Amino acid sequence: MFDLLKKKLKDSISTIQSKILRKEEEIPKKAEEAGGKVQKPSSILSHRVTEEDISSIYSGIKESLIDNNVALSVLEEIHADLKEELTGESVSIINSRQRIEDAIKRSISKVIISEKKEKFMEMVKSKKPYIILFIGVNGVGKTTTIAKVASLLKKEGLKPVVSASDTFRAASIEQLELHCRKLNVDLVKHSYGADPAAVAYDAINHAKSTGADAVLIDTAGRSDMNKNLIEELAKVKKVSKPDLTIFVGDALTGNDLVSQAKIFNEKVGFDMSIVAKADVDKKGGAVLSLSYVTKKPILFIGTGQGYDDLATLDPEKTAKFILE
Ligand SMILES: Nc1nc2c(ncn2[C@@H]2O[C@H](COP(=O)(O)OP(=O)(O)OP(=O)(O)O)[C@@H](O)[C@H]2O)c(=O)[nH]1
Ligand SMILES: [Mg+2]
Repeated sequence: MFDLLKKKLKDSISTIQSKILRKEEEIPKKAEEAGGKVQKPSSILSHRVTEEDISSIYSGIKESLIDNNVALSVLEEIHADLKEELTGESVSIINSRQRIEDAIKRSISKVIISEKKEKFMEMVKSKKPYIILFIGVNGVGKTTTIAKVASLLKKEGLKPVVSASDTFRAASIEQLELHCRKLNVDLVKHSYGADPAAVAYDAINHAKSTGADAVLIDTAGRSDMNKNLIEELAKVKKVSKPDLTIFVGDALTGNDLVSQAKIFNEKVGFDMSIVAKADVDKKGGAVLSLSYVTKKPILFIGTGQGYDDLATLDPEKTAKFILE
């Protein structure tokens, strides 16, 4: 993740740094030509960053950010941050790289909104049963993510129940059954073609009668363009009245991730996101843009296919990682 972004940012910074160096070398040369004393002025050691420098830094990194699926609004925010932080600042040959990298790092960490695992656990423990609805396009990793979250809740000493509300895709119920058996978690299911909202309703009642702590509702993946399926999802939400709705996205879908999230938020509504398959995404820009564009925090990122492959996204660490 972020491999390409990291490389291109480094290249851009090097180019800018060498420009500053060249400019500084010209100062004594010009002084000599003018018959002046060839004395190293203090400006040789420092350079006041101009708007032009910022434009040059920005156009260098812009291309790489676009290549890495970073959304336009995020680019604009980064540009504005760089202008505000660096214009008029005095940088030296020695610290210019650091200053530019720090400014970009600060801006990147600012655009990522993430949720802490502790806060999530607090939320889940605040109500019994705590109902979580998982939504998203097909194949993004919803079912696997539910198994991971069920495993996490169990580790935290809670008892989750899973609702097999994907009654649409072939083998979806068997897939969940396998996970639930491995994790020793109750699964509430109906047959294929059944009303997904009715399954969720039964799962909630099962949780209430067995004293379970949380209900995790799986849903059929649906194209964001399919009006009927989106309406069906809205019905599941209306019936199950979730305490938390989580949008699951696939990091590999790049810019589509952000546009899918926008549509799901508009048509169904969600509170947080989980981005699956971050381990196989070499770009990372979609993860970077998602929370900024939707204004919803990222709860976890999926980092593999195992039950423990769920990580929190630390904005500062992520920004640092991009640039180091
Ligand atoms: N590498 C990796 N693979 C993942 C991750 N999350 C899910 N997958 C894989 O992605 C594929 C699809 O995952 P599912 O959980 O079935 O996706 P879904 O959204 O439930 O799919 P539908 O039910 O068909 O809509 C599976 O092969 C998962 O193992 C992840 O974080 N990293
Ligand atoms: Mg599924």
